[in-house]
Amino acid sequence: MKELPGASLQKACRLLVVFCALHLSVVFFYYLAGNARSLHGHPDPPPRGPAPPRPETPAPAPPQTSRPVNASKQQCPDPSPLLVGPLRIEFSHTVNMKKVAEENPEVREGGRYTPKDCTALQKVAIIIPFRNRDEHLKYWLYYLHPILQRQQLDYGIYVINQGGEETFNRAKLLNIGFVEALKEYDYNCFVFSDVDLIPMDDRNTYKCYDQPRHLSVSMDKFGFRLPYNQYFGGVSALSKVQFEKINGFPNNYWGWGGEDDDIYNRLVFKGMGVSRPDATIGKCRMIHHSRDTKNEPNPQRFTKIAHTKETMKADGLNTLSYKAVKIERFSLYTKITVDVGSPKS
Ligand code: UDH
Ligand code: NGS
Repeated sequence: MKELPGASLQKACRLLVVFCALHLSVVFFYYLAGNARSLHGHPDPPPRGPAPPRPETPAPAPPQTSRPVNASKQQCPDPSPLLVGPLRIEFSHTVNMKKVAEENPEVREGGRYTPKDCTALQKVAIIIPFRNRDEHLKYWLYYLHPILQRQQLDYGIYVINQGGEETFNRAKLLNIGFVEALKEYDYNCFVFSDVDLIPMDDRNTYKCYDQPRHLSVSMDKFGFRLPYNQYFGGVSALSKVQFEKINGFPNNYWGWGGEDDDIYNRLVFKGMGVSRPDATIGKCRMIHHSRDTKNEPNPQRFTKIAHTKETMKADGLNTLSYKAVKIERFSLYTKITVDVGSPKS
């Protein structure tokens, strides 16, 4: 019997409806399965097959909202979020160096530290001129290591010890510290600190600025103010570039006084100014002491500072000569004992 044309159309329609229903149920099934996966926190399945070929030119980086995986560490924020502000500084207790080392487990041999979670903004060598001040050095290390770590600096501590009995020469020891520290690491900032000065606020960051920085601006012994506007003694910071621009520090100020004024003159003659923290952040305490032997006031200092402009070209880094006698790497600092020669040599 021959089928009627209307009946075959009906059959085709029914088939189409069945096909559509089948299609919809498959889609619905996958939809439900997908929802269930995300509800249970499963990540998207990895794409199958080989990794796509690397493009010739890198695609533009997506905007970064958090630290990218596998990329190098981010720069440490400025200022460091770890700072606490004013600090209580006193010198009545005795300091146990072994304990200080235990309390600073992240400080590496030689007094080196690098922040773990971010890349430090600067690599800072801290240079301390030294002779026979072990008690002061203990306080310095006890207070400064925690502060410098909170400041998130990539730093190293260099104690430049003048060997022998010759008259003390602070500025020459600082020049030597600059040269010796650079033999060890690619420092770009140098903080020159007397061993007896401790900052009273960790916001006074021991780093370098656009202009040479004077850090010990508000000392207890001067009633928490500058003794005079040009004062540049105590603690100062110069970038490598700034230090080289002034030919380093003078080598021939033997005994106490004037070398810091000569350094100030050098900066001015090279067109630089001095940057300073304010008097609150710049507060610091000095450990009281009597005058050291072989560091009597230098009678030539006034004549010398009157001639910095002429002498600075021929007295400094370019004429520095000394002998490194011993290098000792202790857990909290590197001690370099040097023969600085004598005023006549
Ligand atoms: N220094 C030594 N050993 C010395 C001389 C100086 O380590 O024998 C270093 C030390 O880092 C010191 C720095 O050089 O902090 C500056 O020397 P200083 O402390 O003698 O200079 P300051 O101007 O004192 O601080 C001068 C003597 C003050 C006598 C005050 C008497 N009331
Ligand atoms: C000045 C000295 C500086 C010294 C400053 C503070 O008179 O070297 O006093 O000295 N300049 C001259 O003598 C030319 S202090 O009170 O800290 O001993 O840094």
